[in-house]
Amino acid sequence: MEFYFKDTIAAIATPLGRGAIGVIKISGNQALEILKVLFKPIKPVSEFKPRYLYYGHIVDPKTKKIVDEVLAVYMPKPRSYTREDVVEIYAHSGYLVLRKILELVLLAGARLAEPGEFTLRAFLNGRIDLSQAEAIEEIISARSETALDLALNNLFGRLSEKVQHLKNQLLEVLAQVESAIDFPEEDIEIMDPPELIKKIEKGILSTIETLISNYRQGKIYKEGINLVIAGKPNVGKSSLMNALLREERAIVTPIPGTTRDFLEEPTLINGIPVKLIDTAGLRETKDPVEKIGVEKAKEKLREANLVLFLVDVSVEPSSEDFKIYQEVKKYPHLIVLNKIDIEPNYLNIWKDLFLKEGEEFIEISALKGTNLEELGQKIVKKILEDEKEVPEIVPNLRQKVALEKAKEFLENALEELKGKNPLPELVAVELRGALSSLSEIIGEITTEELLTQIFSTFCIGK
Ligand SMILES: Nc1nc2c(ncn2[C@@H]2O[C@H](COP(=O)(O)OP(=O)(O)OP(=O)(O)O)[C@@H](O)[C@H]2O)c(=O)[nH]1
Ligand SMILES: [Mg+2]
Repeated sequence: MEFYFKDTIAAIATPLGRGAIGVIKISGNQALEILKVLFKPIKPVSEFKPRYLYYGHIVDPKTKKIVDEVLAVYMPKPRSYTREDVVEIYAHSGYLVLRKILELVLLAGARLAEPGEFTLRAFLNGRIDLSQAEAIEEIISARSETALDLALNNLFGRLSEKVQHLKNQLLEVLAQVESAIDFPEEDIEIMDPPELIKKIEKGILSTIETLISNYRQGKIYKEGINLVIAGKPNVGKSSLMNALLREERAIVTPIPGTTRDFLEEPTLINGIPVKLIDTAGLRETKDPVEKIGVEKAKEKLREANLVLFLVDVSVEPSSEDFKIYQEVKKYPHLIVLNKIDIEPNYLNIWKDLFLKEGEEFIEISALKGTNLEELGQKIVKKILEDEKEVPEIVPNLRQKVALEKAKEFLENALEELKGKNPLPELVAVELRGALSSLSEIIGEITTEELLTQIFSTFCIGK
């Protein structure tokens, strides 16, 4: 399928700002013409060879002034990013110079590209499917190596292959059901419900369920988690924040009540993107500012994927600690026994206390950096819980929703097949529903709204 777009589009493809090179991308029927109007190669050429880098100048056709010294390349359709004629100009990256060149390109007949429009054309021209287009955006926004690997797998079509395979299996089942519709006399024999049930449950549904559960795990690597450090004042929360960030981000003092607002910083813990949140020490207070801080800290607890409940083992457990523990217990949490470097200490009393509660804990010193590696491992283990390895194929939210829809259709089909007198017509309706949900994933079925929604999240020039 090849679309014909009247417009030639153009955009600055690199981030604006000072840099070695800035790229201007042009796609569409007029791309080559525009290049010829603006670009003067040092060695005159009669014709631009495909995929050949030319050295020369961008010259304003009106004033004849040289705008920049550049390299330019022409990639004729269909062997280009969009499957249209594409021209790329490699200029010096400065805000003014790139704006000037873009302006000339627009004056020469191109129109400014919308966010994601180059990739949209690649999709509409059939070079990539929708899940691959989404993978491109995921590559750009990947915040961890694992997220990048997952996005690359999808760009290379791993998810698409899986979905195609599911569709083929489903089509086989549907063919059997449809032949039963054509021969109503012996529909049950032709349909062979037990056989179909087995095919749907073992072959199709279980794969869909795996993909759905991969979403949850992949999300952790893609979007990261909220990790909240909570505890009484002065237990070392800000010290732990700084130690995990390897930077003096939060103010640390021996005065209880130092942190009165919450602090958020992104970081990576064992390859997982984490939003680390330091909070005000939880206590009853008359100070109106600190009071707000304590309220905010409690709010943050609710947003946490994991709470690190920090206690100070250089002092004895108090009723205050216990009160906070009762609060923290409501959320996913990990107990962290801090200040083990101080001797003597009450470590054993603390350990007994939490052992009795059946809690897991880890002993650290935020000040000396003791056991931070182990803390990182425990955090990751806690978050991923029983999930072992990173799955290879991870759908995004939109794709997961489509998989859930397919699952629902299949469950309806199974219910009918397991009933007393399964009607092939009813089974077929559900199977077709499942098929079209799967088609949505790779974009065989789309709506304009959906495409706008997906591609508008892209950056301009992609
Ligand atoms: N010896 C020792 N001192 C620590 C350790 N962690 C923190 N401290 C000290 O404990 C005091 C309080 O540390 P902070 O990190 O400010 O504690 P906090 O929990 O953020 O306190 P608030 O913000 O007041 O709630 C400081 O003097 C730190 O140097 C540790 O592991 N060992
Ligand atoms: Mg603090």
